[in-house]
Amino acid sequence: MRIEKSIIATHNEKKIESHREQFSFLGSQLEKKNVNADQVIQNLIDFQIAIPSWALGSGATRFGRFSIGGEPSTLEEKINDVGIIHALTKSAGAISLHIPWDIPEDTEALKELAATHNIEFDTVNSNTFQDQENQEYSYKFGSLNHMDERIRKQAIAHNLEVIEYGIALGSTSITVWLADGASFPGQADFRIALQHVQASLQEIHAALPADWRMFIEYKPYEPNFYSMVIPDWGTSLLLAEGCGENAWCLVDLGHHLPNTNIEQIVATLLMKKKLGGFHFNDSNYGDDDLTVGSIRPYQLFLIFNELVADIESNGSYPQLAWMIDASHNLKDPLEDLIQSLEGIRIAYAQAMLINRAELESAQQENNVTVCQQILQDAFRTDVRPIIREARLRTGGAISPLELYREADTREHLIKERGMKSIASGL
Ligand SMILES: [Mn+2]
Repeated sequence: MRIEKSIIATHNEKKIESHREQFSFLGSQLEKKNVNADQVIQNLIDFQIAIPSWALGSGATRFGRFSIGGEPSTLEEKINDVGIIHALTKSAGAISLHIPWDIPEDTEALKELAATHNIEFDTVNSNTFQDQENQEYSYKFGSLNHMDERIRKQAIAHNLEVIEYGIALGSTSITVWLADGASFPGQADFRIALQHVQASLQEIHAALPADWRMFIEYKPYEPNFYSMVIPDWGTSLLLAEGCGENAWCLVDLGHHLPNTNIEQIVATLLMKKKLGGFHFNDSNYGDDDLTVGSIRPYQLFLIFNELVADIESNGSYPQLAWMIDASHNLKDPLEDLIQSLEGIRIAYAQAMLINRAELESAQQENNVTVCQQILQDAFRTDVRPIIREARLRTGGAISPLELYREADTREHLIKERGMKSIASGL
């Protein structure tokens, strides 16, 4: 199943008139505010977000998994699913692989397939939170932090192997997320665990090719319930600084305790020039992995406010790795990813509308009311027409979700792959 250009063209023809009307209204509003609409559109076109290979099937909770049918069961099928999303949205030009859920066998053939969809291979992800078949030692009590040196060595070797796979595919970064920690007080020595993780990460960092980066992801709890060795951004930063210049912090929006001011964390890491990338999702309680923008769109906007402020003050785009990290328990994963992409781009576009000079002078004058008004004026602007225009200019669909449904995409995938096909991963 591929989304052919001709069905996108037919869809766009039906929608073009009402789109033109809405875009011209928004365009004239933006002009009055001295916003360069063409620059916003170009930034949106350049903004590509990676889809993780594990987000294309139905996710599960520990209580159950409800398959949707037609799930991709091979890496080729996963690349084809990202191809569908990218053809419709023109904003998902990369796939992020998880090893060993997706072991690339014929890398040249995979690269060729991905190229037919205009998809690149983004960050590769290692996994030392589960045991695999034929693995010598268990990670039940940790991996890079383990008290037993043999297990630490096995976990380091796994990360180096993941880097090798990444090199073969053209990736230039690896994300390390550790489940390492303790579920009970007294179970582990905090200081020894952290020292072990630091030394292990230093070893992985030392083996990185010169143009590679290592992202260190943090999480406050789960799967360990008492302590995690890398619970927060501060520990991630400490470890990244302890490794060297190719080690960076990674912010997963769901990896914070409720009410954490994530935008402030983003600002601090940007200031320290150690923010490496993002995992986008949304949540109400913890690591819920819900559709981006479904619960707290204002927080996402405030995060993009910090990112755009940094881009505008430094004049250069920070080379951040952008990825969606979500799980889909109820919705069709492809529909959910299309909604997430839209949520991210809405927040980004709104943040580009903020008048920074006015905001700065309001801050200088301690005019708190006006500060809020400037932010909320941007947040309450309906930017969807400009996002549609960015898609239209690059050959995407004016309404990707509508076309996904009109084209009976899921039904076609079920016909091709069967009702019972199940994707590997979460
Ligand atoms: Mn993540």
